[in-house]
Amino acid sequence: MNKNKTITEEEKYISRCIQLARQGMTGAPPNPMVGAVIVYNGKIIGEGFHRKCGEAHAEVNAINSVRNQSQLKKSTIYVSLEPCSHYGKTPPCADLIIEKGIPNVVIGCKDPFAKVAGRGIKKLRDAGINVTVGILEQECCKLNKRFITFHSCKRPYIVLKWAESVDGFIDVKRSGGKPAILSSPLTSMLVHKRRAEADAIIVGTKTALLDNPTLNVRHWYGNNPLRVVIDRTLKIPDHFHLLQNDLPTWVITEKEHADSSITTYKKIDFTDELLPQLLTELHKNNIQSILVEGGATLLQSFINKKLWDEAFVEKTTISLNEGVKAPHIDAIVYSVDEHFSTPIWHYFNENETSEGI
Ligand code: AOF
Ligand code: ZN
Repeated sequence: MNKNKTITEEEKYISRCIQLARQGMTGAPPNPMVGAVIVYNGKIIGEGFHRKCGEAHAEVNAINSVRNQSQLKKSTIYVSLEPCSHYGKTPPCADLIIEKGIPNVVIGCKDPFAKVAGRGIKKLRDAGINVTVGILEQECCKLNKRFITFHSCKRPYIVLKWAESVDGFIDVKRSGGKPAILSSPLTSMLVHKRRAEADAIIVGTKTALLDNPTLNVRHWYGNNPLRVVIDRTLKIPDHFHLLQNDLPTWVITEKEHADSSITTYKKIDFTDELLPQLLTELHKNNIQSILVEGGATLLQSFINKKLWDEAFVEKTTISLNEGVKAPHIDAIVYSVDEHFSTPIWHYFNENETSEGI
């Protein structure tokens, strides 16, 4: 938001919707976080948010919170996302708004979900309701960046992550087989937070072989994502953590291999189209977001294909003198997080989607 600009009434209430929506942060996914505010005579008379996937939508909670229901007929409902028009786990919010006789609806951003995608707005307008769309649109899209990217780009939201040395190396000379530690305990926590936010984590073969990672969430609270490892010729030994059958894992390979109890072998052709194909497969399996944790080759392939939305890069003070060159990203640094022992640079890809989505 432009800080010098005076905030309009509409922006003020949509801002409040965003604030309310965030309270559904843990419960709402894979549904979007949504907030709604009802205003009568310049006063807020009702508020609500989508608390939990499968439960009431924001508009329903806001409408139910209004004590004097007759006031609805002269009110405006503000909602951060287009009201739905379909029967999903709950009935359409657009129908409820029409039934309650609310004459004005102000919307943050459209819902790209195929069953809605403008039909909510149309339904309301066809019923004679005065509808305004696109108030704080970027902020509302950013709030649900994973959901919006998943439905509008038909692929998961892609976050890249790596730590690099002061001299620009990502990988380490492993003298005596020991990896040099680039991350601090605090930044490890941050990485685990990112893992918990993602539906899947992806690593390349070399990273899997060198680090024998578990790719689970240990230093933060949250769910373990699906683990995905690219292993073209099945080089990863069966006793490695990733193949230990303790967490669901996909092995992306060009070889035939039978699935085990929770390890799935996905045969994909290793052509230039490998990443788009993998992303389509993840999309089909309802993976809304992924975290790419390395190594440099895999990260650089995502960057070269412009298949990324966000990158966070830990720039450490450690010098390695040699190793694998860190990936190169040609984008503006949006923020530098100084809360950790080393700065974390944060990039957004503006080519793929608009700022911040
Ligand atoms: C709204 N308000 O608060 C949310 C909406 O299965 P259901 O019935 O919960 O529907 C899920 C879809 O509804 C979801 O994919 C998204 O398109 C929309 N979410 N819509 O009007 C809300 N959370
Ligand atoms: Zn709804």
